[in-house]
Amino acid sequence: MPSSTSTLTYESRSQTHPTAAGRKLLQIISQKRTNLCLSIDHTDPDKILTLVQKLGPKICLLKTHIDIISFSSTTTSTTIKSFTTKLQALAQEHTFMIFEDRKFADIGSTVQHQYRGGVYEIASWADITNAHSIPGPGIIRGLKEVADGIGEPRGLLLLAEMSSKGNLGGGEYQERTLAMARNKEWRGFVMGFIAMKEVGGGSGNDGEGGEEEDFIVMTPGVGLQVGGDGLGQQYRTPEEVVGRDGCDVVIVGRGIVGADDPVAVAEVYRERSWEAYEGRVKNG
Ligand code: 6AU
Repeated sequence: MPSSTSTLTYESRSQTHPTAAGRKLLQIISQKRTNLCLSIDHTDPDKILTLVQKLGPKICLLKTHIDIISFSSTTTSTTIKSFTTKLQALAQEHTFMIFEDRKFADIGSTVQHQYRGGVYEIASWADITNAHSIPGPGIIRGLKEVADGIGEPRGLLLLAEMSSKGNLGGGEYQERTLAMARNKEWRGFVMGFIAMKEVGGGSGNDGEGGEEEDFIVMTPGVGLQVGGDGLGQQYRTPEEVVGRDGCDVVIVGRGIVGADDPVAVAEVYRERSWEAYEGRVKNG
């Protein structure tokens, strides 16, 4: 059953979302008419930049795994810093946000170093990142303290459930993650979840979050057909994910990056995911 949040338009949610990063993302989604996040899981930095230049107009969000990129083996002199600076320039040019899929999972003090420093300096260039809830609230507090010092909107997604077969998320784990996210202390920082269906949403689900609750749900494991990858990944279609299960942003990696014509295939994902959203809002 679609609930109150999933039947609202992205545009109306962009006015009221409790996080600045969420408002910005919802505005981009609504203006560009795309709820597609590209997961660019390539290892060559130059290939990534070339692909992002082509696919930028199709997406609201670019998801990176900065630690899988081979900066040392590149034939050019691309450094981590110059790469992230170029990504930010592309994000400006094509109006999308950047999500570093770091999946933080340690105590607050350690994740602060991982988020702010190290070789990647994630907080300085990624608008959005994500974290497991398993360490407890200290992980959110630690990340938020770093984000508060940046001076640009920064948003956090908590993993409430994963797309992979046999994962331990969902159910009670998801309920406890939701309860953690609802703490007023990080109301302007925790923007939503990685999950397989709508989470929270005030009166629509368990009614505990209040009328104004709005968590953006981003969902990986999306393909043009139902299937898997032989390593546990499970794919569902945009119609199932957005139309039936109330998710807001579809995350697509190999379905686009591995295609012969990534731009044409990205357009199919964009169109199907957008139409699924329009149908959901209309029928809600
Ligand atoms: O479309 P794919 O299967 O090629 O890529 C899916 C991407 C990968 C995963 O690291 C990521 O989505 N992912 C996540 C995220 C985004 O946090 C969670 C999850 O449960 N499943 C998943 O695949 O980059």
